[in-house]
Amino acid sequence: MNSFDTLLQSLRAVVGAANVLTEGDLSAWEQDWRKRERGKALAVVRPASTDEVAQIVKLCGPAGVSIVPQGGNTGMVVGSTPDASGTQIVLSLQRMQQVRALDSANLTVTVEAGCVLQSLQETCKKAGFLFPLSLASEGSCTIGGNLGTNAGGTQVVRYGNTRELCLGLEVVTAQGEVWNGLSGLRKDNTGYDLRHLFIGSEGTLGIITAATMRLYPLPAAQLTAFAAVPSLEAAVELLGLAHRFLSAGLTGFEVMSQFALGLVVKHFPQQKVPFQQDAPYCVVLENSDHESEAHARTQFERLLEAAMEHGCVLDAVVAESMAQAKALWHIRESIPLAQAQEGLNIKHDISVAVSRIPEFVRVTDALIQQSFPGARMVNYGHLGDGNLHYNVQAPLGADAQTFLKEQEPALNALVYASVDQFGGSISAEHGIGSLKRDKLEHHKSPVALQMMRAIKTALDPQNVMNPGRMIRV
Ligand code: FAD
Ligand code: 2HG
Ligand code: ZN
Repeated sequence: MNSFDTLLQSLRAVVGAANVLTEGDLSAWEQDWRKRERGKALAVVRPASTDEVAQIVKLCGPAGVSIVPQGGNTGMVVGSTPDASGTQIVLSLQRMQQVRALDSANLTVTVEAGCVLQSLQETCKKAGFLFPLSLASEGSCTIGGNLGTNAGGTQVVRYGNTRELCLGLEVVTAQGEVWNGLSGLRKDNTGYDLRHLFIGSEGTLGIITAATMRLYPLPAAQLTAFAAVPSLEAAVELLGLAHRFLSAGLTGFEVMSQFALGLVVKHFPQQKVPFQQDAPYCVVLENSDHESEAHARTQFERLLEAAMEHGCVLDAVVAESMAQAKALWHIRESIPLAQAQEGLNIKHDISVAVSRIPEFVRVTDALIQQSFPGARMVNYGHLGDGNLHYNVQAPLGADAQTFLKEQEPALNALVYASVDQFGGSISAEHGIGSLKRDKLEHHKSPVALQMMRAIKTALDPQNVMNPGRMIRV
């Protein structure tokens, strides 16, 4: 028996033979969501408790087997699937789904890492609370993955990223120790705040097994509007007005280019997009109100009237019902799926200051068309946070695979150089994974990279946790 067989036998003893998968179709765990890379796992291991996670780590380290933590495998940067070596295990948190406690007075919920985001939202709603993290992948992504990537989504403008929603963590370290930091405290200045090291660390420092998250009161009403705007400048002006008129009620502000909307109509013709043909951009806005629906509606009407007077809105509708609101959001949320249907594509999840977004797009669009004529820009995203999905589809008629192979490195270099010029970030919310790892070297200062490596080697000296992801050591 070789050392891998011995390890597999020990892992079976910990989690049960049925939860150490080595045969059959493992593509759900080995293939990334975007179908950019297919890896090969030594095994997919599915623990049911924190103690089992700790035992797995204690077995893998000495056997020289590295660990790729995985939640819903919806990540965008190839960070949750194994490499091609066949020597890494995928540690899937999917069986650890329990909501351990909901503290109404403290406004917190403590939940295991494998809990699917939508399921957590529903549990909290039933208890009368809002858990505000919201992503189009919420039906499959997990709270552990959200924390691992510090996910953003559509409510960041009001509630912040996943980091801002987290008050405490339970983590299995790279040595297999359990750190219980599930305090739920809002104030705790007792030295380094370790939780923030693990949030956004993409499984490279340890395994998040549970978290204590913030809750909010459910709003009395949530209204959605869809507005056509004459330009990105106008969308930014509308955002300013929305902040002024709605204040903390502004819980969503998303922008979509006409071409992005066109892809939704093309691939999901059952979806009806208001004003799609006329305006270069449309915006989805959400107003959450703690008084009443009538109050929310009046506020929205005042905002949209003022916006039309300023000329920054051409036309707008406010959803009359929950079903209509969902349909409007569904349009926005279908863009990544419509892009996938259109073919392999290049994603740039970038951020720049909101005020500089129009100029960034004007300058970068022109540079792209000069060097890559016909490249189709699919531009949309979380304008309220200065975060664009400045994506690219191959020119019409071109073979997408060939276009990506031949042009992606140069196209990425052009976009990221422009992001640097505008003082932005090359990864606003999706993380680094393996897709952007080598680019990070060129867009972070040597001092920052040195500190990142020091943290990685201090917490994971054997490089057991998701090696080769985010940063090379
Ligand atoms: P996975 O993909 O399984 O893992 C992601 C990373 O986290 C990996 O590096 C993995 O190793 C690590 N990880 C997973 N679980 C743990 C754990 N328990 N402990 C430590 N590390 C862990 N992202 C956004 O930010 N905003 C969006 O609006 C958004 N929309 C999306 C829409 C669609 C249609 C899709 C497919 C994806 C979208 N994403 C978005 C990306 C993705 O859903 C998020 O990154 C999400 O947080 C990943 O969660 P997951 O459970 O699928 O994690
Ligand atoms: C979104 O906001 C996601 O829809 C996915 O972050 C973005 O596919 C993308 O580029
Ligand atoms: Zn996004």
